Amino acid sequence: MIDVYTASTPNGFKVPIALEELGVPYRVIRVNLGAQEQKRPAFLRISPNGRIPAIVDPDGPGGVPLSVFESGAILWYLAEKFGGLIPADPVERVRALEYTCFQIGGIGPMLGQAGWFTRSAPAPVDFAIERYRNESNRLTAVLEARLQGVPWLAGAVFSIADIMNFGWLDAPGYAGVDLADYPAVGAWRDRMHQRPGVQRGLAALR
Ligand SMILES: N[C@@H](CCC(=O)N[C@@H](CS)C(=O)NCC(=O)O)C(=O)O
Repeated sequence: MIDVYTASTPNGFKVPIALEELGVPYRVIRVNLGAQEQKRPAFLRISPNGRIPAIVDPDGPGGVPLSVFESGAILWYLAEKFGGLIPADPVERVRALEYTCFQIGGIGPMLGQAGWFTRSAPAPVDFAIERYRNESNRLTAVLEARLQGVPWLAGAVFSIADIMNFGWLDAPGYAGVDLADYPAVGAWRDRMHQRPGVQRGLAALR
């Protein structure tokens, strides 16, 4: 049984969705971010960056327990271990890695900052809101161009890249992104919601 340390946030849904899609049993351990549980020493031993999500696989390589932090690394580890969510086709495999990295370096931090400066900053900083909103929309346009040609981000096959990008694009208003402007992304989001594994993964945290 994999232990999943997580919370009900755009990054937090990724691991339950991946495990549901892979059909792997898991246990959710909720981390109270408001109470700063993610900064406690016991949690930092599992997730040195002090953020969710993280996992502990009691049956890691060589049968030794293994902790993994960073959602991209977690999903890659699970996909390799349990044999799914990474396309077999070598080109689609590279595309899955590309759009996974694109989320880690772009969609996640930029939409996160856009939302923070809009809703949580102690004082309004207009140029920061404008910069991060513009960048969030520019990045969403990159996904729009990709999804105009293929059903899933890797290509024909659903993959970890879709799970990685879904969390933030499922709550785009937080970052000032309106999916009415990105119809292919909106249709992809609808396809995601139709998947039973995605539905179960979301329900696991609600
Ligand atoms: N790059 C990280 C981002 C993780 C992240 O930002 N998690 C947020 C929740 S969505 C968090 O733990 N925030 C609490 C904090 O920063 O103290 C990943 O993909 O795992």
